[in-house]
Amino acid sequence: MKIAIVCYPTYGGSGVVATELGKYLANRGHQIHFVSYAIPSKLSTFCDNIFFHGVEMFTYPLFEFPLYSISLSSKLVDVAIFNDIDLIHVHYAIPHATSAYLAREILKYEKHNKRIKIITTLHGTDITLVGLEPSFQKTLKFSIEHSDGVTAVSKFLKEKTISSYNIQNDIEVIYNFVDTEKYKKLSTPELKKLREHYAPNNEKILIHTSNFRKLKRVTDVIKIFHNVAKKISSILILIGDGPERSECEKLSRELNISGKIYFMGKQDSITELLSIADIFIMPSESESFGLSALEAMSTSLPVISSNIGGLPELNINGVTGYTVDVGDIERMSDLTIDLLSNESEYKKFSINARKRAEDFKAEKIIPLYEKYYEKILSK
Ligand code: GMT
Repeated sequence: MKIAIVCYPTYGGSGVVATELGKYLANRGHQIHFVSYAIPSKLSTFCDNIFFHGVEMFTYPLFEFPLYSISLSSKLVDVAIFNDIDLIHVHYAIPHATSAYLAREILKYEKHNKRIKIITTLHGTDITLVGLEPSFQKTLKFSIEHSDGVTAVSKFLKEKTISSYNIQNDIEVIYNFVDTEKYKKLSTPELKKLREHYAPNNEKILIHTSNFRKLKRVTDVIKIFHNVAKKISSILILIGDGPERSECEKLSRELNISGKIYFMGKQDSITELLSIADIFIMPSESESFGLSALEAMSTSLPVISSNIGGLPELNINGVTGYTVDVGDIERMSDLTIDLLSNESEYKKFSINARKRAEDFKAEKIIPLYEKYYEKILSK
């Protein structure tokens, strides 16, 4: 198949899913054309069968604001005609599904007379935040209902979409996936040294990774760590960057624990850091799936998470970790302490986490996308 993939190129989970999906599909012989305003961050090395088309931003003094959605539609029209594209797969409804709709209508028009199909994958924030902005609601509903196929990354997100927008078409649930070979607990002499560097007195290592948006509740991670460190000698590794980072740094100084917290910032490869850690904390107040929790589980880390959104579909309470009410810092702290102080119980959870992650291995999920593409193309 010849597929155009539209995504946000930045570090967010939707961009990662879109890029990794494209790479797997290219490996399986499909021709993939990424269309975005910048090259996706996970596409830094050459891959056969993958092409990138940058959306050029047209500027003119009269246009005070960039016309991204129209520029994207125009680029999609060109890419579809000159590369004989069968399918446009957009990640995020707003504005990508709307731009794809316009591209499809232009392609049908007059002498182009080219029929292409659009699949929209919903990742979360487009539904739970952006689309609920009153002025976007009708556009979002229209764009979803005029896609030829729609997928959501969890049952929660599917139901939330249907109930929030009274959506009439079918939504297929296709979960996030993980490369279980890349995200695998490593134990090399170098990593032993790395662990000794961060935890010289054999402290336990708590870890969290996110884009530090408010909804990730990174300050809860710090408060949980504060409680845990009172009982168990431990350190905290925080990976990522974003709007809440300075607030978190301030809190760690106020609680007098900044010497035990490592703010690593954005990191390209995190397998090494996950490999030296003991437990992953994800207290988000909204999470349609929780890709970073899946990556941690694949690296054999039990997860203490909130029980909202799609997280309970991934993290099985009492088996792979614990799921707790949003904001219940005391319970999250107590369960972390329990797990870290009971070696045999910890081992069981760690094995279960890896086993659960294997249910989402790329080799199982990618064929579901291929099957869905075929179904939509044959409609
Ligand atoms: O979580 C983020 O802030 C990034 C966000 C995105 O839009 O890229 O991630 C969303 O999509 C991921 C991939 O499908 C999901 O695993 C995340 O749970 C989801 N984030 C939220 O729902 C907050």
